[in-house]
Amino acid sequence: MRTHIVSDIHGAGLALADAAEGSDVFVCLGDLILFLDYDDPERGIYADLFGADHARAYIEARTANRFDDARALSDAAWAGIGITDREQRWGILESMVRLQYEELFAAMPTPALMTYGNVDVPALWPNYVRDGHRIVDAQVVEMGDQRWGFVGGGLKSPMRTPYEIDPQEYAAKLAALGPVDVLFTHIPAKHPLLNYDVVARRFEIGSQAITEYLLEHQPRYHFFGHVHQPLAQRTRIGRTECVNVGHFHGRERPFVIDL
Ligand SMILES: [Mn+2]
Repeated sequence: MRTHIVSDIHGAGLALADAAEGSDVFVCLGDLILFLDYDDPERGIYADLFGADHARAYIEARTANRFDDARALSDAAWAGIGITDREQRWGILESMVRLQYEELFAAMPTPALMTYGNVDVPALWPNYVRDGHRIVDAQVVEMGDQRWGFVGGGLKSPMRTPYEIDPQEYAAKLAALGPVDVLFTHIPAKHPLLNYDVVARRFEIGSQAITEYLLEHQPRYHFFGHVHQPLAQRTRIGRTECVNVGHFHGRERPFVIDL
């Protein structure tokens, strides 16, 4: 089965429309939304709301791990447009997310197996999926004689992205799969080579529960995204080949493999 896998779309709808060309199966591992564009601060929800200069300063603070400064900048920007209430803020952000989802789900190839990233709003997905889009989270899909397992979302972090869950809840989603031949998640296992981002110069989140799952069940492959510029694109954990499928927003092409 010629399989095309994408992750971390972050607004790249134009390239997404062609990403399934030539594939038998298309898989999307989440992070559709573009809040901040680290390569082009003029794009993304924060730039649309507050301008590119704000987005630049905000990116700079987050890149330097000055999360309190980033939060202060963001509070000031909201106050600048007269909004201090958190719920009101979310209402505005949600309307911007909805605009992006409209475009991205229209571009998402069909059929597609899809799971959530940490920069996604799961509650909104049912409003935008089209025929052939199948959302899979804590679920196994039988593909011929193979079991493909999917777990979506990220873990609680100082970045406070929209879909972060507790490590215990994440571990429970993995445990619900049982053994699989191929594991698909948004985030990697906890492993320094897979977690370190060489451009952001920090460790992104990896999951200890995934590492333990891999050692217990030894699937043939684990595919994931999340870390945009990893120290290593692949490594082995036990007998499992762990592969970062790449930052689609940057690469604009899918990871391709015969499974
Ligand atoms: Mn992510």
